Amino acid sequence: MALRRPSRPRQPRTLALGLGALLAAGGVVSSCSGQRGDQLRLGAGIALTGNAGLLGQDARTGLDLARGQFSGQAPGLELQLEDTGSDEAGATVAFRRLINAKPVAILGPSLSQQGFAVMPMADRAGIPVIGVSTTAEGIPQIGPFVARVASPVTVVAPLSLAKAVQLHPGIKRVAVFFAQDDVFCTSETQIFQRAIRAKGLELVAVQRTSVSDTDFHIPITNVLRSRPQLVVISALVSDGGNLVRQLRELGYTGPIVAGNGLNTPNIYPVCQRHCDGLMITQAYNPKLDNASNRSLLKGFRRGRAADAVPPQVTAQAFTAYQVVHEALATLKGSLPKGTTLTNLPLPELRQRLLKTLLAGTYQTPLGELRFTPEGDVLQRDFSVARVQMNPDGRSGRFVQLP
Ligand code: 1QQ
Repeated sequence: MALRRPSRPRQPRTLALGLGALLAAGGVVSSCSGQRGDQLRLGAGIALTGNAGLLGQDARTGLDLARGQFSGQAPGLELQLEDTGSDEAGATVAFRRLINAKPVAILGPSLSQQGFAVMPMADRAGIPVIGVSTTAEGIPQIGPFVARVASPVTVVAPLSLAKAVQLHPGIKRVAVFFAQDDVFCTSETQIFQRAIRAKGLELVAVQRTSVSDTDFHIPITNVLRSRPQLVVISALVSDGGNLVRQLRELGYTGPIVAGNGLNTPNIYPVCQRHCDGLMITQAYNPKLDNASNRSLLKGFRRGRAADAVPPQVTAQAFTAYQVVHEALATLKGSLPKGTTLTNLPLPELRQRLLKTLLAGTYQTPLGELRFTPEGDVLQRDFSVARVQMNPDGRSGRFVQLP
């Protein structure tokens, strides 16, 4: 039986209103009050509910840890977190609320599908907006105030395909599934399909799905008739996890490459023991030895297993907060004596923050990061992980392949 994808909220939930519940859930402190003293407000719009909520929860953990990490260091930031839900309507409400709160910058949203709807809003308002996990082609080109810390599908997707081919050199026949109603999935599948053809492999099936699908028996049966030796999936968490599970239940035993939409341990309850063996590119390597990653690991492992590993999106959200904080600190250091960041008119502060942020080099949990003048991230370190499920079929880990 298929697991049901959590339904999309009709009314996006505003965490600023549910502070008690959020704190109880170990979430990020949010506030509706204006800029206070020398505190600057940082907005974040993240999918905490709906299909992408399973990825957004990872982001919330990263923001929470970054907030703890940088709370004692100037400049002081007050984080206002809004739930965007998993669609454009929810993201629009959340971003409107954030823009009205006059933040110095906004982190998010979670999905590129939402990014194309709401990043232009922040851009028009002259607010730097830093994508945490928005990987589709075209995000930095939305406007001058748009940047991201998530490496694009063009860089990330071909790596897992290359690894699958390296590990299974006999592969010739490849089938592709993609969710046609999500712009990240349509962007990612194009990159996958180009990489498949470039390797001289035969694309034996291209199957469209929807992010709201839970039952894939008919499309899977059709695709398996074409006898694929490799399956490549571009989907989100619930639909993608169900697809993986049903592929195995219907007898597919070959390798599966999954895209960034399944890049979270939150897939485990969905595909369970059938998640085992999934290959996914990682823009985060938990073994990276720098101060920033050490503090992320330390914070993440508090209350968890001593070898617990943060999900990629957790590291990306931590990184987004870090680069904004560091850029503000650099900007603060460049001001004439007697001037503080909060003395600057907000439009000027935002412009100068953007300029400083894009010019910087950052040592983050994702490794050393820089930005292109357009705001795309320049990252060097990637790996491919294989999901290894424990015998209980409910827990597992992403194991980095050599
Ligand atoms: C995007 C993504 C998401 C699937 C990650 C949360 O990469 O929408 O661009």
